[in-house]
Amino acid sequence: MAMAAPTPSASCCLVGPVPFNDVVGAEDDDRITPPEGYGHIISTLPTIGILGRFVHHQYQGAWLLHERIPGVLSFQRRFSPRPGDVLLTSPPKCGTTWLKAMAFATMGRAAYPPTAADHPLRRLNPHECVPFIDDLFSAGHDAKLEALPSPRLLSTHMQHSLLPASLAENPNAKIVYICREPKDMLVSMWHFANTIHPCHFSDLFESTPSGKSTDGPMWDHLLGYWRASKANPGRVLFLRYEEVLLNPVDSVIKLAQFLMVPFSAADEAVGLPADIVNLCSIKTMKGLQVNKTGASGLFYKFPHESYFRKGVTGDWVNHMTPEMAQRLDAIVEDKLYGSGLSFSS
Ligand code: PAP
Repeated sequence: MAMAAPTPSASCCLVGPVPFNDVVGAEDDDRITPPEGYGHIISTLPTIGILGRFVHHQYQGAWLLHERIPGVLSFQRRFSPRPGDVLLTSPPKCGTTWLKAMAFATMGRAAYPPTAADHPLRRLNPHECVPFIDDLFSAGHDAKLEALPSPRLLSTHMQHSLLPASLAENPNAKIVYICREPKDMLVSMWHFANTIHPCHFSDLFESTPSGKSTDGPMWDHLLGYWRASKANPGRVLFLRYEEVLLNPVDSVIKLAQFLMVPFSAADEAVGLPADIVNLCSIKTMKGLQVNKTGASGLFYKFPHESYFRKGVTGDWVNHMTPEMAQRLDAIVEDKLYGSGLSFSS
């Protein structure tokens, strides 16, 4: 049985997180009214085309998709934080969809038991439960944030240095970051891009060593959140896709502790963390009708099924020559040198 969608006026009585689409409705999602007044800033920024199609500008050191920049600027200037806000962050293709599902299921487990047949994640794609916050600002839909009950669960691919200080330095907000082995991330990105723009893997690969990748340079992305997590471990949790894959139950327990909603001994005894892991697993997610059909995304519509591909580690061997792998490994190692963060085994 599908849950009735609460109206915005009813949201005063709800406890977050609630599925974003239920509260705000998806009916006007295609109406994009970009925030105005930033054209003069954008016109001065360095510009490139990634894969010959996707225009990016370099803003505060990061390469951002052209269409997203007004939203990023608006988010930086206009975001109103609330105590308890949780921000999920990641470079693209590093486990964002999975983290959204796990965080939503963990934080919302009292209202939505993970084994329930009508759990929101069984009828909505995780991106429909947890919005990309800068997309909301890009589309001029930021007022929808006010309709969400606290604690709000939000996400972004933005680098740490780009986050508004009201969020990055807010002692009452939590940030959960997930990253992934860079070669696997690149392969995942290529498959994803291919769903809407057929291209050669080498074309995407060749722009990476110079740092020209969406939301990149990837090492700046990694280092920003890595250092923030070291400086403020109670505010920033740094997760790695490979570790979550290896120990999903422990990861969910760690996530719950960090978000201050720890599992009780009784919860663990009845297998609640494992139920959340099962609900959010790629096998379950892939099998759901909502993820086999439909599409979402603000500026480009990506099929829901494109968010769930293999979900494994090491797929890069099927796409990169040993020379390509060595080249990328050496660059990443060099950029991360001395930070304590490493992807070499
Ligand atoms: P996004 O940045 O567009 O939101 P994101 O979810 O971060 O994408 O990354 C997608 C990757 O996570 C895919 O990896 P692959 O291409 O190497 O297979 C996808 O399969 C993987 N993924 C999505 N959901 C899960 C899950 N539940 N468990 C494990 N991996 C997952």
